Amino acid sequence: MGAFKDAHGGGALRDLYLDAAGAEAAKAEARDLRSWDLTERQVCDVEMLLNGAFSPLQGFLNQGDYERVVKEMRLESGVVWPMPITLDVSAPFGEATQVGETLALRDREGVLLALLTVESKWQPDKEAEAGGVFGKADEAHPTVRYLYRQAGPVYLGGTLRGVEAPMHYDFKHLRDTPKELRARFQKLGWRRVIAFQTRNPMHRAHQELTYRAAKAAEANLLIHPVVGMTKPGDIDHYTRVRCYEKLVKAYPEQTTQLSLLPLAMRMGGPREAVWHGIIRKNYGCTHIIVGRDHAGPGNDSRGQPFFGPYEAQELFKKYEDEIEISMVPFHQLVYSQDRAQYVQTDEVSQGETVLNLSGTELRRRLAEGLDIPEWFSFPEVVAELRKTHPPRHSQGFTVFFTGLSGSGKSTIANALMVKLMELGGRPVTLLDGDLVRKNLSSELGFSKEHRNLNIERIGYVASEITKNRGIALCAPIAPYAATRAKVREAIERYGGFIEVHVATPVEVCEQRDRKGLYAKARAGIIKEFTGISDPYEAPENPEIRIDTGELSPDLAAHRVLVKLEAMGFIR
Ligand code: PPS
Repeated sequence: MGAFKDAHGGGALRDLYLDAAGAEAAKAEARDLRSWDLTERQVCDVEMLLNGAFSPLQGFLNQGDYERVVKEMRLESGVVWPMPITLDVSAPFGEATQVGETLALRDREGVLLALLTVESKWQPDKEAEAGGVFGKADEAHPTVRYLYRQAGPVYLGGTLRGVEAPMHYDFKHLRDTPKELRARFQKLGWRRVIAFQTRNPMHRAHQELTYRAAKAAEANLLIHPVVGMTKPGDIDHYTRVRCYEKLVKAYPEQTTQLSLLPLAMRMGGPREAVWHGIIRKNYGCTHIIVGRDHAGPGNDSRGQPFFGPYEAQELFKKYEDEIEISMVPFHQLVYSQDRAQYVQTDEVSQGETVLNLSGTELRRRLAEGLDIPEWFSFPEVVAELRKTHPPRHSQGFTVFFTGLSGSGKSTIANALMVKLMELGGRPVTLLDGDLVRKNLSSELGFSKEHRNLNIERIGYVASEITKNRGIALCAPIAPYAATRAKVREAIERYGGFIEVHVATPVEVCEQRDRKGLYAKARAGIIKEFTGISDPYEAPENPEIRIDTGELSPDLAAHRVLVKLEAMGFIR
């Protein structure tokens, strides 16, 4: 362990790993210690702390440092540090923890990563943190949401002793610690290195921009994408890294390196840009590209952007000298059809025809299997994207029927299943209410809690089926809107979700009473019976609403098919 001087110029790098003997001793010590199981974000933070990427930090922030970072972007020592790196824990764990105690920090599999000597413990003012770091305490910001909904109420600060780096099984050849990257740059004779930060796939505009920035700075280029945690909904890092591997081939040989950064981003815009600068300096870079809306979180709950498009550049400028890494600011690039090349938006002449393809438009074209022009991206990159983002007719989907008992859900679902099997192409699984209750949820009753659990299980199975590009047909009552919304959210990550409200009125269901349950419910023999003695929250915006009083099962199933066709899921 200990600080070692950067062999390559720049600041001191703090490597917090113990040597082999120290690590063995720490493992023995840990046997008598209480353990904290790190969250996914905390594992990322621990990795960056231990390998020196977060130098000069030597552990999770203590209260004094934390408060000054939130208010002034500085540690108590006065050193610039823009992001609170804190260890949040649950209330009971926090209560049981003593200042002065040593804790064993473990990953999800129980592997000991580090020992933490607790030097401070406090309950943070989360509103002040959100306002100070992100400008406003608005839950439309993903990290504010995380802070309020996922982060524990107690923070622990203290120094770390590193035992083992978190294990990564993927892309090992592209993962480097700051020490390793600095050594590589030195070996290659790279004296000036410009870093490019990204959490998105890179296309021609990014390749042009980075190439020009490197040329302007007379530097070599490090493509340094984040593969820890990015903004929810981003393209997964496996796909992105395969795209980057294709893209690096577009640079002149020996000019560019690709390395992966296990950072958990905070989408902190201007503050995050400064933080990214410090991190890249620690990895041995001399320059960093800061473009339009760097690490932007999108819009707030009023539809306004959290930060101005060039606010990050302005803040970076203020701290550039202090953090000892130079910014290469960049405006957005657009494709000029007239000049057949990319130009900065501030260099476009009047009347010039420029082309741009937004992320939303790219996703639409992928989903519909449409052309993605060569001026926009490289064919090899597009091919990679198409593998994980197939057109809708090859994606999986779930048709989720909801409605009262006896409304006709199962009958329509069965008819739809047969019609889909007739069409062929994808496996179809029917998760009927009764079937699920027999096979998956046999121990559950009909309380709100049990019903929700039942629907969550159905949702989980359907999301797995959808992910694997199959078709799931679900037909439970699913009386609660919030649970249905949760299921929708989980499934739409992987494919289509079509909610079908079988809106047969309760009087009709009761009149039919095929299973005699309504009579029993009226007599009080069956308790908590949906529509009689238990609530049913009708969907407000289902993709389809069907009243079986007016439509035969055959026609109802046909309506669903037509809808699926219109949405592009079948053809
Ligand atoms: S839920 O609310 O979505 O978990 O319900 P589900 O799993 O679809 O199960 C509904 C079937 O169970 C029978 N049943 C009852 N339904 C509603 N309320 C009560 N109390 C109840 N007790 C038993 C009923 O036959 C439902 O079947 P379907 O196919 O919907 O008629």
